[in-house]
Amino acid sequence: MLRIYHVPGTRGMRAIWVCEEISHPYEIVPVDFSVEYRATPEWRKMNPTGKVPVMTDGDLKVFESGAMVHYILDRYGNGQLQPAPGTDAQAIFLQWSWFAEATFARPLGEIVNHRRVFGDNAREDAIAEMQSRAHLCVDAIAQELADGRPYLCGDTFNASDIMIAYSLHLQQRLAPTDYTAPLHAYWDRVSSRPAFGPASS
Ligand SMILES: N[C@@H](CCC(=O)N[C@@H](CS)C(=O)NCC(=O)O)C(=O)O
Repeated sequence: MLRIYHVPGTRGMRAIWVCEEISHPYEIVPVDFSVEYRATPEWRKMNPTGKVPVMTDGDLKVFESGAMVHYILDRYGNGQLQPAPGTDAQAIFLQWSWFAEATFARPLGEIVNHRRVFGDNAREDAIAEMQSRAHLCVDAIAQELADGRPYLCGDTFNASDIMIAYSLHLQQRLAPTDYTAPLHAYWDRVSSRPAFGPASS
């Protein structure tokens, strides 16, 4: 059984969403998100930096939500939710998938860390700088969607939309900004998919 070690509202939702979309069975294992638990040798064995999520499938253990998404699709997806390997379409799919975590989610995660570590002494100018980096990413996505395409890679929903949707979800909480009409429509389209409910609850 594929197990997703998860805390509601966090990146594990990407792996859950993919399983829901392709109807692959999975089990959610709740994780104590306290700093203390995540620093224990028990959890560090699961994820060496103490973060969530973690996925196991039999003897396999994987951290990094993007790696989980790609593993689940490659192993169980039968070609669903991703373009064929080695195609231009796959390169663009990978571009947005990596962008979602490596570029867009990065300043957002730093806002959370900065506030957690510095509490009342958090520097608002540092937070504003990270928010402006996140807004650049929102603009990049809005530009891509400006031609009215329904999904990031064109007419077909794929896992890059799942990767990006989680980052948008985070951005709406940590760095809110106005969306263009096409981006607003995109968000409504992806977040109204039936699989979004179980993933985000
Ligand atoms: N790149 C990692 C990021 C994991 C990550 O930052 N997870 C957050 C929750 S969504 C976390 O555990 N934060 C606690 C911390 O950084 O101490 C992934 O995609 O899995």
